[in-house]
Amino acid sequence: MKTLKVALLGGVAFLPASAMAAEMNLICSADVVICEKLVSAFEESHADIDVNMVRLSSGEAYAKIRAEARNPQTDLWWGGTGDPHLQAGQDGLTAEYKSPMLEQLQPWAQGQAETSEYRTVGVYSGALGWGYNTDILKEKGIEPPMCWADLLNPALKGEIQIADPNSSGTAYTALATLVQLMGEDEAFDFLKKMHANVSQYTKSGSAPVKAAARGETGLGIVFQHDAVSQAVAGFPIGVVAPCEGTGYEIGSMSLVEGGQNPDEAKVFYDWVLTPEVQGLMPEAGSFQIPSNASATAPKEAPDLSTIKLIDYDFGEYGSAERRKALLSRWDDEIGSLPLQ
Ligand code: S7P
Repeated sequence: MKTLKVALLGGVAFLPASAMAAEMNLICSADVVICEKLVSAFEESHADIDVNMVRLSSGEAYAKIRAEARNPQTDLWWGGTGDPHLQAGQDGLTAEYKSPMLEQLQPWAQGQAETSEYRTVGVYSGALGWGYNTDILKEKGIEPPMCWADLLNPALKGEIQIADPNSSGTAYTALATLVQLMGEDEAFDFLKKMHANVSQYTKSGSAPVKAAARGETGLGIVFQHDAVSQAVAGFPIGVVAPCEGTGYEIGSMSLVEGGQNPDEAKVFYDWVLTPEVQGLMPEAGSFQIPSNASATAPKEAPDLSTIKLIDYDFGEYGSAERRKALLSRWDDEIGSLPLQ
């Protein structure tokens, strides 16, 4: 626990900083390691503000902020895919804020702010794909899948994990990507067929590739940077950018409307957009592309210019109406199917 030195008559006492410091409540929707690193770096440089952080997947974070709308307990939501941040903005759950850092950001990060009428902003970016366990696929004689179509190979039965798009922004990005690549009915048809190969729909988006790294499954559909993290950590993981093309995220950050500590939250907001702080991400094994134009992209980050990216429509797929409708159709047609 942090302590503050307080001069008293005849001596010095140490009080817990939390008794003295201001505080703020943060939801962090990226990997827990970078969430904890950001909190400790912030508290080191801002001894007067304590951060209470909870790590939640993107869809869960949206649901919590929505549930707290009448009495917000959260001040700031950092990280996680942009679609639920955009939905929260549209629902009036997040507040308009133009950070003085805005003009330092990449056009895609500023574009996210404009789309939301400044209720969210881009903090990083990364493309969707998958990671496969090279040992498992080799042992089983399965050709590594390089295209979405290859994920329907019956040899992959029980070998695929992907998250549930209700809780996970990663899995929602996958759903929206397939709809944009194939058309909605064809995408659901594809997902029904792929379901035959899926062993589990996890809560967290990166869990599938962590399971693949541990040898618990052959393949996890995740953001490519999450697969790279496992490969960099020494696991036998191959990273794939699907041949037909793929979607990407603009990881985002939003101030909560009516939060109890808006001033402290804005201090964190502006701080976390600096190039120095964004440069901390690779140290935590997070290899997204940073949004500050002066921050250096990690050398391990998948190079977006070499990946066939779709023209992801963030406005449409982050709209409350579209997101709700797609999730409800996924529940009815995919989530309700028995696992094999
Ligand atoms: O691990 C980093 C990352 O992939 O996690 C975020 C993700 O949305 C959070 O997980 P969920 O899929 O469970 O919501 C991404 O924004 C980020 O790049």
